[in-house]
Amino acid sequence: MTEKLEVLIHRALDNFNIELPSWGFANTGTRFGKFIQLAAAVTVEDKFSDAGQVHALTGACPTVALHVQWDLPNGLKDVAQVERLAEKYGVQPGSINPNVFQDQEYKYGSVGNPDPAIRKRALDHILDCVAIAQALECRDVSPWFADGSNYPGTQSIRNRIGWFEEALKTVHAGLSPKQRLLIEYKPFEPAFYHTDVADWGMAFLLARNAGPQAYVLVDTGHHYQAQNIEQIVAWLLHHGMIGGFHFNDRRYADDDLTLGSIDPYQIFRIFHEIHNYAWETGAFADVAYMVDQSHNLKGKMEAMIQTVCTAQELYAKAAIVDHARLASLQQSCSLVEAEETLRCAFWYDVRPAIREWRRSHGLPEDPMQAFRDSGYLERITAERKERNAVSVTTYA
Ligand code: PSV
Ligand code: MN
Repeated sequence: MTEKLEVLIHRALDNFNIELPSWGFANTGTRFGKFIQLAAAVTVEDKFSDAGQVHALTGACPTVALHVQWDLPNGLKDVAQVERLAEKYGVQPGSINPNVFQDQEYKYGSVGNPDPAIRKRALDHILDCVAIAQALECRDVSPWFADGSNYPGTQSIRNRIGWFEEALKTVHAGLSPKQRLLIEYKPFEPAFYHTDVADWGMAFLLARNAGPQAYVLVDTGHHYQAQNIEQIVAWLLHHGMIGGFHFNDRRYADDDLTLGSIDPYQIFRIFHEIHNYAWETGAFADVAYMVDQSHNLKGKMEAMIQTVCTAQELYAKAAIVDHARLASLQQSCSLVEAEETLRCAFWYDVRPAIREWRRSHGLPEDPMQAFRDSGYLERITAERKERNAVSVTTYA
């Protein structure tokens, strides 16, 4: 390996963090059922412990995303506990996720519901989340809306746009100067006819309307088959509107599969757009990277370690693209050479340089092996199995 590539890889890894989702450690499944894992996190403390363990092994995950209803069910009253757990397990709270999709009241929508009382309830919850984020000194508040309808003609799409605009503007007004509002989109599920925030264009317009601290959040699982996600990323970068990512992979719908398990080249191409933007403009794209996966079959800890290592590899590969050469080949429309320049970086084996980076940071060279050798899984299985066994009967 040339020294220059190693320097580029190490520099990239020094600047790459990826947030872990608290819910990725708990027992979750599909709407057809859950396969309970005895080692899964049951309490918020378990989630912080697991996230802390992944961070200790990879050095790349200093923050954990929290879903307020699941992790801080008592709202602001739970802030002190989260602070204590962050201190104890060495991972800080990251993005704060409101939940306006689960309660019975939201059957016909949250901030897009025709009933003003339900719109207010949803808005109040998101404002509470902003206050929680402020108390925890978390920058990003990331609402995702399941709002939509299942049958043509059953809802006024335009009325609902207005209600969304109004609500998100109010949320924005509640942000402190350093906070950001990240608006996530999703084309379908649970709504199957129309979803109120269905794509990046709708999220973009809602963010623009809300105010200057609102950005778009791209969840890689929230696109139609064959959609060119890196092109969306390029547009958002161009307009300074990309706020963050929820990473996962998909084959059919929002499958929540392990990052890069189906199409690693796509994640590489997304990272390439971000590196290329930084190279071309000299500007740092302030993007929050987060995992959004919950595994039904794979062991949750191992899946998370595998995900983080894959993210580091793909990010490192994208960092070694020869941008100057690529720009000149693009200019002369040297198609094969340009494509090969990109592919060359993708196929480059960055793993030895990553191992070296880990060594130099006092991290285990092989985080998965280190995890397997650590005894952590056996310990949490023993500690949690009875509590999870209760879940087996609950969810059976
Ligand atoms: C919805 O599919 C989503 O991607 C949102 O980000 C939620 O917050 C998350 O999954 C967990 O349900
Ligand atoms: Mn998501």
